Amino acid sequence: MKLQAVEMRRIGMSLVAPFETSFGVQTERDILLVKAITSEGEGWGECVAGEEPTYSSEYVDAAQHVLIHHLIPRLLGSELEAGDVAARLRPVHGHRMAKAAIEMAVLDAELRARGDSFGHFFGAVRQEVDCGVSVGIHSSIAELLVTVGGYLDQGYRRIKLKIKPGWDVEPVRAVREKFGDVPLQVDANTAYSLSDAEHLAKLDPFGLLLIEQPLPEELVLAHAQLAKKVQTPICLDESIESLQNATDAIELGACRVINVKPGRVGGYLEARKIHDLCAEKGVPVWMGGMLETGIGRAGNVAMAAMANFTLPGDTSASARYYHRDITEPFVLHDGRLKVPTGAGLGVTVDQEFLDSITHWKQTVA
Ligand code: NPG
Repeated sequence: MKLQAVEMRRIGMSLVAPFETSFGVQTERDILLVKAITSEGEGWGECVAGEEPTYSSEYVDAAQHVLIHHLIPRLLGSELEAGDVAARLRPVHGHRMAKAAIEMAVLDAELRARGDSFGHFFGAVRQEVDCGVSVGIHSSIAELLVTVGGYLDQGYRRIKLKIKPGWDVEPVRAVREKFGDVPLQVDANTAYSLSDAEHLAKLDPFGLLLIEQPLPEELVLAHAQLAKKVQTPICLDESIESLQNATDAIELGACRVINVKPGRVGGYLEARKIHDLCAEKGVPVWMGGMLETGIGRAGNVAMAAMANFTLPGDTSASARYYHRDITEPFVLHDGRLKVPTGAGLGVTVDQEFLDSITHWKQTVA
């Protein structure tokens, strides 16, 4: 297959409700999409980089720039398979979210051309996946309880609370008191330090599934030290950008669970390797979320159907994020989303709607 051109576009989408994490509040998304135009047909990729470099060093303007000037030129014109993309792009350091987007588009084109689905390609073992929902920081516990109650009524099978210093033990206690033993976990997005270990241990009595990324991403050894001081399993997100990071973190005892985000680790093929490593090491994984549109969601739901994705992921329904999705919406049934079965990502982009929300477009050929 030859990559002939890549159509890039930026779209604006409003979230149904503001989403607050320890690193900021988000109400709008400015999303970079790529369409691979190949000798065998087309495929879509979504870049998960946010507008600002606050979750990681990547951000959407930089992803756009590096794709145009450094990544796409390394792929255009010659024979190419999705499995070659990472090696071709290796001379460019970092920029994993940008790399993931183009690899995803090439993989989608390749699988659509041969009539294979992402789910089948990944070796999915289930037709639908259990879904959790990530609940942002609220301005009061009363409001938080209303939001959590609403999600539980919709059928979500696990609640994740965003925490930060000053918003941790009390919200967890309130949710436990009101909703009993619902599967519950927390995500700090790097907001604590090792000296907070005693405070974080106060979460132990609440029987959480895990504490996600309590410390800054480079503090892998400190996570191993923290793991000796808290009983709740530590899960890493931001610290795991590659198979090598995952190997080292597990070996060090820095985490007992891993959040897999294909965009964060450079693509679905690296994410699959992390899944396989974790399966071998007895470390459960779950699918993270980066507020994706139906394109990214389709790939994530397909991957979440792999055997070692044993915990519900942040793979919520389209309606959790957007009033209108750019593909057919993902709809929750009994707390689960169906794994698409059509070729490639198995979703169809609503071209007219997409064009109406596009604020920038360029074809690189
Ligand atoms: O459901 O897609 C979702 C959001 C899940 O909490 C979520 N994502 O830190 O994992 C995270 C957080 C996030 C969102 C991070 C957007 C970066 C960008």
